[in-house]
Amino acid sequence: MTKKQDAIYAAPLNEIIDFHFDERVTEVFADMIQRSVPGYGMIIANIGIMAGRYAQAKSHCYDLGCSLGAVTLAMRQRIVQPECDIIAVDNSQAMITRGRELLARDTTSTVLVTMLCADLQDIDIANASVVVLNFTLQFIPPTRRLALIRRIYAGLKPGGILILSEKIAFTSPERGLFHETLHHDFKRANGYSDLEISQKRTALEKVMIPETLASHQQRLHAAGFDFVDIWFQCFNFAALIAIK
Ligand code: GEK
Repeated sequence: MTKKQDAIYAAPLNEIIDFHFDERVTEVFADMIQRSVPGYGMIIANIGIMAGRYAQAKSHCYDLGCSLGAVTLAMRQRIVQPECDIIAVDNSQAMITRGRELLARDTTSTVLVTMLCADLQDIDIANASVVVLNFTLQFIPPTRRLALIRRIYAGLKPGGILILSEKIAFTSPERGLFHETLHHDFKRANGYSDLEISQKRTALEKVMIPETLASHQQRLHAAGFDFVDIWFQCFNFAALIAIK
């Protein structure tokens, strides 16, 4: 993937508009997410490993909110089950256009991939063995999240998995501040200035709404999943797995 450096919030802005996954973000996205999400590379690699184990023959694997397709590529390299394909969805045309270019360069696997520009809330989920929401549910309005998780549960085959990675919130202000402070230290250590951190935070305030781990776990159980576990956490970023 290209690694053009993210400097979108480096200069002072008069007005900070809500964050959009447009062409400017797409261009620097690989760098932005790597420098902003602790453990991002490790999470991607391990989603590939989980897909390798849980993908089922003659089923679909979904990468919902795929951005440039990092999860798709990691899954593609690990899936060996016959007649298993990947459906990658994002509602940013810029991300899908660039994602398709990157996918075309990946000659290491023959697993079929369909990349769609669509709202993930509108797509049909059926005959699924692996569904991934890697830092995507946080962009779906909270009132619509349960309906989406229910649809994913309904579309999964028995033994199928949902992988859910999210930025998380805390009910205790003290714990919240602890994790947020360390996350900001992480971003500073990766070269972001205080101005960049604060302007990006303002841009994301209304569009990205994190919830507590307990809320995510309760919702997954409410949708029907019995097995729900946390397989990664670093500061205020976590990843869960739910098995049908
Ligand atoms: C990765 N999973 O690299 N329908 C489809 N896509 C959506 C929707 C929606 N309703 N809402 C947001 N998106 C990726 C990273 S980024 C996370 C995911 C982040 C898309 C949005 O366009 C963006 O590409 C992605 O979800 C979220 O593993 O930037 O923090």
